[in-house]
Amino acid sequence: MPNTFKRTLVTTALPYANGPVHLGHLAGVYLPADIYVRFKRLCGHEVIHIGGSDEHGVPITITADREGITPQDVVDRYHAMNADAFSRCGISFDYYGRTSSVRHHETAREFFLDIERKGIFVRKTEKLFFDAKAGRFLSDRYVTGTCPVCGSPDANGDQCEQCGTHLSPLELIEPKSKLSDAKPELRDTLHWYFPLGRFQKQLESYVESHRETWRQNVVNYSRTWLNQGLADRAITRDLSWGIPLPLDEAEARGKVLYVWFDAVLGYISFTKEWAELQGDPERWKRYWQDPDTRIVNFIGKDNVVFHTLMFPAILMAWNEGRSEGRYELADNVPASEFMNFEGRKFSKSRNYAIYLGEFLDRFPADTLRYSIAMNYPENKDTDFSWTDFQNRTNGELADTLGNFIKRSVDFTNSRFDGEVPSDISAEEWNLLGIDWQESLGRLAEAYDGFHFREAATQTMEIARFANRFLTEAEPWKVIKVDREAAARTMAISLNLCHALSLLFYPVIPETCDRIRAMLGFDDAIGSLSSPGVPVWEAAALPGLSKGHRLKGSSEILFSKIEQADLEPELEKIARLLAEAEKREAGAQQQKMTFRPEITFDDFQKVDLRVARVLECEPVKKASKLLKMKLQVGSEERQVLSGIAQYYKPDEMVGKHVLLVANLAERTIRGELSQGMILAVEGKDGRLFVVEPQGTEIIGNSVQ
Ligand code: B3M
Ligand code: ZN
Repeated sequence: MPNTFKRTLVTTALPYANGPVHLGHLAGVYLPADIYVRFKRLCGHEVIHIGGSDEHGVPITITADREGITPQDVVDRYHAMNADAFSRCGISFDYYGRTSSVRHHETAREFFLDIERKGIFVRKTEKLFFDAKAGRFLSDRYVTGTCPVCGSPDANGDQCEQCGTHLSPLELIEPKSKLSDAKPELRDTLHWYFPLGRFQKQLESYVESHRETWRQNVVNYSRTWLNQGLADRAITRDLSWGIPLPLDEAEARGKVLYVWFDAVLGYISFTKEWAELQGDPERWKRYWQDPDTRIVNFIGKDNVVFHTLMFPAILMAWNEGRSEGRYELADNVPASEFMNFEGRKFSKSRNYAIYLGEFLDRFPADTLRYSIAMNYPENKDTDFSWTDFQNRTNGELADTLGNFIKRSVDFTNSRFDGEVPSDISAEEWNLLGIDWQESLGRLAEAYDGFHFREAATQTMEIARFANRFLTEAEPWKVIKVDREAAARTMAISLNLCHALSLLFYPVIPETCDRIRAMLGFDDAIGSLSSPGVPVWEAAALPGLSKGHRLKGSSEILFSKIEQADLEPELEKIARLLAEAEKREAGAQQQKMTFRPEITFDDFQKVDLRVARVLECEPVKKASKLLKMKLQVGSEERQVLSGIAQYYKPDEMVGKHVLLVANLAERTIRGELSQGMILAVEGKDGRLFVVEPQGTEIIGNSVQ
């Protein structure tokens, strides 16, 4: 990682203030960012973490309409709620702003006007649905109708929740306005477009210059867009909630900036607000306009192109023709995959979620932080389950870490008068069986590479080591015959407690402060570090010397989670799952729209055969495809199939499958495909290959 940067600016995606944040948000964005920032601070690095609420956008007005309150009421409620939940979870923002602030409106206006004056925006008239009864243009989400793909009756104008297809309102069958029961009519409206294509080359080189350091998913999403050629994107909307276009023209009236144009600029305005609070209003510039600053945007995978293409393009437009006051672009955009909840995607709109605040009402923040760090969806989707949470809390936090700390402190209190009974030399410390320099180096590498699961796992390994060390040394027995040996064991154990309090701090900060207090310190770990003071490295040496007094009492760091504690949660999840299934079954009943009728002769044209998979391998640069060699009777066929997300190549070999044997040959991604194998769609779009069972003989036709 480049050590050439002098400081780091970490930003986290701004959650819409239209509902409480849930564990999926925490896992993908806020916890990893906080762990990273806490680690950097501990290393004495200059770093700030800027976040806040996205308070504009249609999701907010929809919530307001649904609840019969104003958008302002909605954002006031959820901004406060989310800021509070984050703070209770120990997410240590340096600043948590709101895009409704005066400073933010001003910043967004400034950007818009700069780009407008340069003549970069393109104006276009388009046709949009208008609700004559409500007197309003209807943005995508305000139109609903039947999905042209799956037939679901309540698809949104931008996407069908049932089948996931991205839609435009014009594609909906029987479109309806969400504002009234009026049938919407099409009217002309003028909009400002940002010509992304103008920055195509610059964006390509921006993405390509980071291809080695960005996660594969981030590079891939960005490339997919770049390869398709970047189109103009509308950056204005006909809405009343948002930042009004700062133009006097009649045509600009009633229009606001598109939320994505405004939201990403929130990172900048919030840094300005932070700087003002520091009493140094110009200080934001060293984070945004200094190449010595490393900018890191933590986001979820659904926000990638807004951060790797849209936001950089806005900054490029600003920079155009400027030699001073130029903005730097992000050095990394660690986008997470999703963490699911008990095997299903979190969904705010379907109320299938555990909300952060609710969770923290029941369980301590650090148990959650640890479990989620161990489930961090770095490169693939992961799953949060109550059982896993219980096992990690009980087996790892309570039985391993908590038990070790308590035994060390209690035994010292009872047998050594609450004092560290011996000095440990650096040599002894290094002979323990841990190569401290190497361990710290590996941990630092994990943190710097955003491998937080790896970091948490390695740290727990050290706790395991410590716990084993104490158990095997048996000071409670040894003390009867050799007090000096027992004293050394306890001195080592207490020093391990001290090291662990530093090493675990990024992941479970509150617990580490409690450990530190038990060890007799009055100061919080966070207060030890400041830029230039590397507290982290202190873990590589014994930190407590002979005679150091502990606090004198101990506490239980983690209470075990009993089955009875989980009952209400398990009941709730069963209810949520049942509701989700009912909804899906309902949707399925309604959506049974079939394709147009075919005759028996039509069907007879399809030649279905049983085939056996002989070989199977992934296809380069096509993450969804598997390439298979099939045996059909005495013939061999090569077939490509889009099932790579659901089957490993090895799993396919030997399977009997159904092949459409007379489908015209096609070349996909440079590979020949001679037919198609049948698969059915299951929950959440997962595909299951159809496997004939029973008397199948390879090559037989299917009747
Ligand atoms: N509020 C979308 C989202 O919550 C949006 C992120 C803004 S980041 C600048 O997914
Ligand atoms: Zn659909």
